[in-house]
Amino acid sequence: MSTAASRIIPLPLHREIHEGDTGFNLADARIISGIAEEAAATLLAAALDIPFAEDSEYATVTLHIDGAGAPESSRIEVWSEGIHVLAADAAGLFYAVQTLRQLPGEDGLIPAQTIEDSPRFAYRGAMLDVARHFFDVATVRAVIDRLALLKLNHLHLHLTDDQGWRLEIASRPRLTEVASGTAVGGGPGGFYTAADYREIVDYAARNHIVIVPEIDIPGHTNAALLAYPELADAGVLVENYTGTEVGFSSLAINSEASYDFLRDVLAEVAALTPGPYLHIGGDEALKTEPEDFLTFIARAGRIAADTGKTVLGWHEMGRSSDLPRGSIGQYWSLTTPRENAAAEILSFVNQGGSAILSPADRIYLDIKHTAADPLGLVWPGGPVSARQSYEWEPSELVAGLDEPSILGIEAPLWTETVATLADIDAMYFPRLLGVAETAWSPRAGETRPERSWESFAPAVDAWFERVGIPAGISFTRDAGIEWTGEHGRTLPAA
Ligand code: TNX
Repeated sequence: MSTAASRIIPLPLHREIHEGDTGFNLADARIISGIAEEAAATLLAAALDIPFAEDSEYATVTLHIDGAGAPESSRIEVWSEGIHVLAADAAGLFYAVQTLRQLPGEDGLIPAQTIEDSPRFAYRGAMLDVARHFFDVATVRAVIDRLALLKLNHLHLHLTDDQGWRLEIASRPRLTEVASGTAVGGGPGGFYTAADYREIVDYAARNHIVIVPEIDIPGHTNAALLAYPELADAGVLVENYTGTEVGFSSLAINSEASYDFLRDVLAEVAALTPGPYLHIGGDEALKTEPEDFLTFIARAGRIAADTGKTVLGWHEMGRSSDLPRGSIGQYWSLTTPRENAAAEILSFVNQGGSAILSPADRIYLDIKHTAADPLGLVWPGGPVSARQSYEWEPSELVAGLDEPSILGIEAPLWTETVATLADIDAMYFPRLLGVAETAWSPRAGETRPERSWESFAPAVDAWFERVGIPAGISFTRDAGIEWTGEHGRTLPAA
């Protein structure tokens, strides 16, 4: 008596249902203590409500790490007498638990099956802009919880912008004393102390998530200039900014004070950050002359690389042919690249680096779901439905940018219109599930009929019923999905 097998999100690499076996009954399950990997066992016990036991009188669950296989990979075996998970590493075991959460039917039965899994891309991310609106540590922890359920492993924090500076820097105290108390629309703002930031980094690490800090330069720096007016060009009057325009501020390019500032700030951010990356922005420096921009990027890139971190930047930084070797570009242009975006992202690859893909008309999660959406922006050419954010192929995005040069995928959430965790959920979901599948699962094709919108859409509803709603995650009731329940945000009629 087997129940229908649920469609897992993100779709695993291989899955085989064992038709002859009755499957595993959760009511009979015990996690075998002593031989289990402790962190994953505790997580699984809580996720599926399975108690621990000393011996195997019951159907048993075992968890092991064997150090073999690709990073983050695992194999799950479900039979009537037990569930056995073998993972390459702690991350693989953690992700296997995220898969196991999705397997039980309403009757508590898990069909007998084998799942072999391994991610397509190493970098699977989301971004949260904490500068336009500030989000406290509890909210960032809630965001981390959400990413972990979807096997996303990087959270990029956009820590600075025109409207506020959000990270305490001991050598430059005025940044947070003077320039953190503002936000878009005049909200209260806020900032992370070094201890807060460490708490975020630690909590992320426990969820196998790397924090990627961004200090956006030379544009998007009004808040820094407000704190230290000597960093602006002579004659520039710096005032509090709470609007949503971009591209009007710049550090003074031809002043040593700017580079002294960067050395102080980037050294401290790097020291606070255990992860390998340091993002220095470089986008929309519209007030910076082209020649000055090249001068600045070459110098700022070296200062960032001198911290020992791998430098990340938005694709405009690829205008420079003097990037630190191995720098990573983040592509934010459209499915049809605007202006020189394609050449700029390829320039990172030509300088020994790789690309993270964030096409704005697909996975900018601050874009409205529909024209009538009260939240969000529309600049990439219109709203973005869950189906649009699901149906695109990374290796076909930019001509000449092939699979080996793509480090991964990241979905940014800019927060000009987003101020609360409810707003974050409304914009992330359901679209973040598609992002996770694009980042984790094998590409669509004839041999993978399940890697299609038709298979994915009902699984999104099932994921919320089984995992998302019990975890307290809200979402927008995207019209392309048939929702079983009453949960979620209803969009106004067009
Ligand atoms: C562009 S894309 C920006 C952000 C805005 C966003 C709004 C990029 C690197 N910069 O400053 O918040 O559009 O969608």
